[in-house]
Amino acid sequence: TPLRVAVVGAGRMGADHIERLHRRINGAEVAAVVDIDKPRAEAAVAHIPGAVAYTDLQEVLDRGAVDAVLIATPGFLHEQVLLPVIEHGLPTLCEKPLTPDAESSWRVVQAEVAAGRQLVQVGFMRRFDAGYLSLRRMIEEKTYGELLTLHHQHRNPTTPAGFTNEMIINDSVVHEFDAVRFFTGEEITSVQVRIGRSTRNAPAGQRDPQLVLLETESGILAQVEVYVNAQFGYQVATQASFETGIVGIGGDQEPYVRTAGTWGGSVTPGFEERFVEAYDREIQAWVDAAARGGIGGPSAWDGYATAACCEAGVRAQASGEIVPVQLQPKPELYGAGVPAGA
Ligand code: ISE
Repeated sequence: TPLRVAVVGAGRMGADHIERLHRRINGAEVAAVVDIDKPRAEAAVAHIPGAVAYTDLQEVLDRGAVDAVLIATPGFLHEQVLLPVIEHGLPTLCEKPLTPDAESSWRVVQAEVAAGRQLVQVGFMRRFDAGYLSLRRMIEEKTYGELLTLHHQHRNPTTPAGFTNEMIINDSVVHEFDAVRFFTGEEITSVQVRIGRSTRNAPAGQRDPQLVLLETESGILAQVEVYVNAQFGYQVATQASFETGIVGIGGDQEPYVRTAGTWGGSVTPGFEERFVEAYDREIQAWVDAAARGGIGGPSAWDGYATAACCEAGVRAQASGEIVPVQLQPKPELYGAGVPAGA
């Protein structure tokens, strides 16, 4: 019997995952969609036989109507969904960020430690991207010697209404915090943010672009240009400098076309398209693991460690200083190092 999934939050990401679960993922069905906006929940289930719309997650949990929960509400609402789901012992895929600050993410980690097993997978889908996986392998195998530095570009066309300066760190750069941990297998020890000339296309209160510089435990430096009102489209790319080579991933997508007077390809519009295969693999890995009661990707510890980086990043935005990242001791439940996840 298929894994009965409740999707909580039927916004941009929730709707994308509902379609994915319904049409492309094996071994799962959308059994419930929960959204405080009733018409939105109803619209999301209208074409899915057997799926029921709810406005209250507690009702779904009390009825025992699902086996697993996919959380796609905005980040500041994650904790209040995660805690009861963990209490019910249900495996969950929580979209990033786990929560917006280290203290609340640590509460989630502690709830999971109290439950005695890993139930929470965090939606760092880039770990399932083919380019990310091949770069991680080159770093592990030292194909070009030791990794020295990482250079990330993270560009979005525009930001949704209400996207604050802090969210540039918490919602966007959080991906690079996890990416650097994933690539290097190390925790991040400090974060610095420099802000220079800003685009006129940034909404009031936002400074864009920003340059973020991180250091890992062994002294690898990684820099990120985050530029979220870049207008032209979506781009997430990395260049890695090794002792004997330079490796790039996330270049432009094929096909390239040459026709009269022009050559080139098309610009990726958004993250749904850029990472469609990564999302499909991520959700399939989660469903397969959830069917056995566990997780198949980045953990609540990864969510917590990146939340601590975000907290340092937001402080660094304000002060311009190099801000150390403070982590609680890692509970045994999560093992040593930063595991591959995918
Ligand atoms: C968004 O929430 C995402 O997760 C995207 O991957 C990222 O590129 C974007 O900056 C975020 O706002």
